[in-house]
Amino acid sequence: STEASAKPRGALIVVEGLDRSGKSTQCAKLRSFLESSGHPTELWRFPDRETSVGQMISAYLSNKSQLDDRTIHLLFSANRWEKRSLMEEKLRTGTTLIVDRYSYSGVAFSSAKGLGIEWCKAPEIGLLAPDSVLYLDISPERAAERGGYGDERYERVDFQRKVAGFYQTLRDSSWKIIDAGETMEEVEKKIQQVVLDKVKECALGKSLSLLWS
Ligand code: T5A
Ligand code: NA
Repeated sequence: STEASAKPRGALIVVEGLDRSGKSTQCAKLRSFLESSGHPTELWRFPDRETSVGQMISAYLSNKSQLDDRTIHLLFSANRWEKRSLMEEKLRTGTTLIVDRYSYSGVAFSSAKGLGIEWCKAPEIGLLAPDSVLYLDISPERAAERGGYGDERYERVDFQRKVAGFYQTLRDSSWKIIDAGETMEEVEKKIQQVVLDKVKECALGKSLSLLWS
């Protein structure tokens, strides 16, 4: 409707990083910060374990099921595609989305298993490109010292080191590298200004674009 399109659009903010880099912690803090600053905001995450595709992914991650590497890769991608139209609608009607993991996780984790990077990127083409990617940078060793590490399939230091390497190859100008080895409060402060600037830029008319272009 004209009413919806007249509203300033929301920003698509993606938070990425190795397992236990602090993504979920920072996403929650960022959501409260943006809401208290008067910006309508929703917190999303991938995998979205609520959908039927998401339940298959969840069973795989907790080692309750086995799937071929390409099959699980395509399920992760399908899990983003099933949310794509809602994502666009939310952004266009003025809601900022903070997204805990996105296509970069999809490509980095599957590439670390040995799948070709271009093959991994292909099913992500046409998804919405983030306005900003916050990469929470931490060494696999530091991350492993944090709570809960080791419960899921990919939580091994050698594998996480490979993932970190593939994340580096995906960096572009929308990325901001955040030192995630600092305290939660320091990380939070660094993220806030970056995101606030981006939210303003989007409200002023920055256009939406698509992966990978
Ligand atoms: N995956 C995902 C794919 O292979 N393909 C894909 O397409 C996608 C989307 C599940 C797995 O799926 C893979 C990647 C993953 O291996 P998930 O559900 O996001 O992904 O994983 P979770 O287990 O939920 O989350 P993470 O392990 O990634 O942890 P977070 O969210 O980075 O870290 P967080 O905030 O939970 O913090 C971890 C611990 O550290 C503490 C926290 O209190 C917590 O105990 N902590 C800090 N401690 C000290 N200093 C700080 N600054 C701290 N920040 C947090
Ligand atoms: Na998390």
